[in-house]
Amino acid sequence: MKKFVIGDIHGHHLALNQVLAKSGFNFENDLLISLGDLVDLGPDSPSVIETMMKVKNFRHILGNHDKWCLNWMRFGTIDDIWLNQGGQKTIQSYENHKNLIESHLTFLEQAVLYYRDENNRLFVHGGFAWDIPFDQQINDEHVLIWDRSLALMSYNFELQGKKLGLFSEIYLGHTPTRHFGQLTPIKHSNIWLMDTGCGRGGKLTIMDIETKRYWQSDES
Ligand SMILES: [Mn+2]
Repeated sequence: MKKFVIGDIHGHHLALNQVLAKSGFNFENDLLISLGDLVDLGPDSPSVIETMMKVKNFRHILGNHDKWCLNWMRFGTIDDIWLNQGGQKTIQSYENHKNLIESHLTFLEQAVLYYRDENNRLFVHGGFAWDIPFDQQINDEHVLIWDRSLALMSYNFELQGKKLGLFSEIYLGHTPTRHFGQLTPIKHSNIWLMDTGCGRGGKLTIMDIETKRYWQSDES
């Protein structure tokens, strides 16, 4: 079984198909960990979720966009900020797929706030407050899905040769690597930034967690 991690997909189904094909991902045998934000911005969020539902070994970390979408599907609530941050696209793309909403809601509800694997690697969408014990934050949804401080500080950790020893590795989505002028995954100290900007004109990245080899889509 190979283990892959994938950054923010944001409704870009063609990019998703590209990286799954390039990486030789096996839907039956391999593990796929999504760092969240499957939906919004791109043209085809329903198909992204349909594809993910076909992955036998799938871990979905909740992203802030997934949460907005989930609230809309569950309660019909439409956050104004969400509408302007790509939610409008998602609502439109479900116009012709209303029959899928119920099963996609069930799917999104299975997302977790973080995942810690058997090798003490942490996977979380946004981040966490590095100066507070992690165990005190495990139910703090707002921090885990929205935080950018860890991703932004990671550069300083790298410069200072500092490592967050709590985890062997930390994988983050949410904060595009474009912030550091790149469209490839970035490793700062033991922190991996995996959102290579697919949502806003960048690329989608999938990476083999063991070998660190990665594959990217064309720019969206
Ligand atoms: Mn996000």
